[in-house]
Amino acid sequence: MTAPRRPVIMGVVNVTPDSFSDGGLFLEADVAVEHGRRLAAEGADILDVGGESTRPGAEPVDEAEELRRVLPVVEALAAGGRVSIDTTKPAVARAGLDAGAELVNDVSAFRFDPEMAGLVAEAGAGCCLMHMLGEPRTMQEDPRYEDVVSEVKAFLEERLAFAVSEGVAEDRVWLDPGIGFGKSVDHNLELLRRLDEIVAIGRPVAVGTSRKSFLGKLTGRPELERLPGTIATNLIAYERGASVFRVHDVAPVADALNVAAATVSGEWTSPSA
Ligand code: HH2
Repeated sequence: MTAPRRPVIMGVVNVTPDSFSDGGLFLEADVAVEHGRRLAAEGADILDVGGESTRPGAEPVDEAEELRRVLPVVEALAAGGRVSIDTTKPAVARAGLDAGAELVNDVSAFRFDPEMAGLVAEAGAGCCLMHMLGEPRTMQEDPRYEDVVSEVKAFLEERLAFAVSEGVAEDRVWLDPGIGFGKSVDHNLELLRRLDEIVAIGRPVAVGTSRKSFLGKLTGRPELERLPGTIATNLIAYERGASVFRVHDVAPVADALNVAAATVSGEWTSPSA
């Protein structure tokens, strides 16, 4: 028997009017904070606070508005637990870290503004570097790869090397294949099926499949009915070596992952009654 690899659950807190599955639900700071606290109570290890939707075709948000949305939420949630700030903007990242976030989740992997790397380094913070083909506005327009897994892997290796060259501590970097970011259904499935090749880079791998459109294409279900697909893909990702699971529905995914971890390792403990 091997020691269980404990899954790290990242709960999604979208303070946006237009996120693809929960836009507008948590736009008020107090509602977003309450939602974040609920996700933490359900078993989220870290809460990912974002103020700009990255869905295909989303309108960009200016810095002042993004700051206005996320800062009070980061501040309140970081007082009670671990928080990451989901942004591609250095000013938002810096303010988020100052407000108590410990990690910058940059879906552009420091491509949109390379200044992000130095600022993460200076703060001694962690980061999650994600693969995306191009930019959100156009990424789903006929994405093509020769070999999606080796191209995503090479990209993540290059971005990891860049972050480290800018002073980011290598052991604080997570990598993410960017499920749904410039990928067809087949690309997403292949990335999940061959995730061990990304894990082989040697850094913790994060995956975000939660409610995404490829699950809708596979099941015919709308966003809020994609939990079974979300669970299936997270379990496969866990089995292939992923460490961090970014999800909207924390309680059911946490249960599923804990059972998967017990099954793979043979070790388990009962939750305190
Ligand atoms: N997916 C989304 C946003 N941020 N970050 C990482 N590291 N990995 C992901 O897969 C990822 C992410 C998109 O999901 P969501 O936040 O629910 O939607 P929106 O971008 O529309 O707010």
